[in-house]
Amino acid sequence: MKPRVLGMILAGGQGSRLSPLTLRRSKPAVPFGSKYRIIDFAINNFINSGFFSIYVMTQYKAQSLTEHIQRGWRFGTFLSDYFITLVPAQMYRFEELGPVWYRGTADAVYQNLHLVDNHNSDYVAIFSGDHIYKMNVEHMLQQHIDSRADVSIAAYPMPQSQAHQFGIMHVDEKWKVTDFLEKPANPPSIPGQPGISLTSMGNYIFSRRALDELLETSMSNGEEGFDFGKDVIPRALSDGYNVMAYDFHKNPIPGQDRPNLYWRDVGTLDAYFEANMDLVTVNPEFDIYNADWPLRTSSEFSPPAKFVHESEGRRGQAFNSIMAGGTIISGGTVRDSVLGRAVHSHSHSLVESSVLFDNVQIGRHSQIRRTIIDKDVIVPPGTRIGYNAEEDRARGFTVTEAGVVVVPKSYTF
Ligand code: ADQ
Ligand code: ADP
Repeated sequence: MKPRVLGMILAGGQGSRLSPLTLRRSKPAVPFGSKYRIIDFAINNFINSGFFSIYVMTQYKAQSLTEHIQRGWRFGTFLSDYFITLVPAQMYRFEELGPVWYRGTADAVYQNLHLVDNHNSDYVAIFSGDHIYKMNVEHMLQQHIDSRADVSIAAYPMPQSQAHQFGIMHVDEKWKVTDFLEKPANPPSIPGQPGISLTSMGNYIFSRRALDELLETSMSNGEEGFDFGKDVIPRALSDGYNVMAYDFHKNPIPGQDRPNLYWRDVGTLDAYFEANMDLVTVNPEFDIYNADWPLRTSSEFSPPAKFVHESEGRRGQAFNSIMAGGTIISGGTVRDSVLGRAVHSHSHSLVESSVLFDNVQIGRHSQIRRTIIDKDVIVPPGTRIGYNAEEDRARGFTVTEAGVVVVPKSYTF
């Protein structure tokens, strides 16, 4: 008998460092790579691994995410084990807990443990909805089963200098976790690998009994116990559960020969921008064209992209760029850029190293450089963005440390 596996994707994250892109949507709902939303990668990981029972736990500013999932992610089948269902915070345990929303990641699962009961799961895969990566969850489950783990944590080796923003694991020679520190100021390195720390990707597989027991004991702890990284995993260790680290670099992706090294938090605007820019390099680190690992997203209707060349002076052209349906490049140039759906750029305009979300319009003779423009912005003719940080700040745009400009959704000039 195939084990019953329930996928739970944590998608309630605020993503405050991605503001203004997260002013009106949660981090997993932020558009990425032309036609995707960040959450799509986590959902594709489950589906491409053959797991079709998926709950998406939402909380913060969930409307955009809700609409995205409802629009695009449906199995359309009568088989009851095939579902992608949104689970908003809904005070399911009101009588016991009073009027509380999800108090943390573990609480998002705790308040919905009845869903695990209903599904009658053997294993629950609780994954973050915040990252860009490919992961064969089946392979991680197999290790979990083979090592008789109670809890497995996906682990990503990372330079020690960047590791303070993550949960850090100590492991023995069999990769059994011996200690877990949530966001330590001075992350320790892996024994034998100085300068490298073993970080938690925020992806966990729990055996059912361990999940039930750990959540019940952690949650009964009053003011604490609501997060996996801060509370539940350290408790699993102190209570003697078998906690194993899973080496993400050994994760096999069908159709991909090179080791699976790509995992990005895209938690800051600069990291988000760089991850988009990677997609338009000649040989991207992250391959979105692997037919053996299809990356699905909401399939909205859109007409084909179009390039208009009216005369020599008005040549519509794009180089090293990706763009979605409905986009029209008429008489302007787009270079090294990521364009969403229905972007219109007009004659004599120049868009370079930029990320334009759906429905952005670039007026004639405008010049846009190293800029992220959120949805529905009409850039008037002759506008320059990305050339003068002071001017851009004065217009109310965000300018990052690396000098990337961000124009908020529906901004009017
Ligand atoms: P953090 O980066 O702090 O650490 P966190 O804010 O806990 O991540 O979010 C983890 C996931 O849960 C995200 O996908 C987020 O969208 C979601 N989420 C957050 N709050 C939620 C809520 N109230 N309801 C539903 N979903 C919610 C975690 C771990 C670290 C690990 C990093 C990896 O604690 O140990 O290293 O993730 O990024
Ligand atoms: P996204 O920009 O993420 O694509 P949508 O434009 O699809 O989001 O909006 C989804 C929902 O989010 C809307 O129906 C609305 O309720 C809410 N929303 C989005 N932007 C705003 C806004 N500027 N003000 C108020 N609500 C908004």
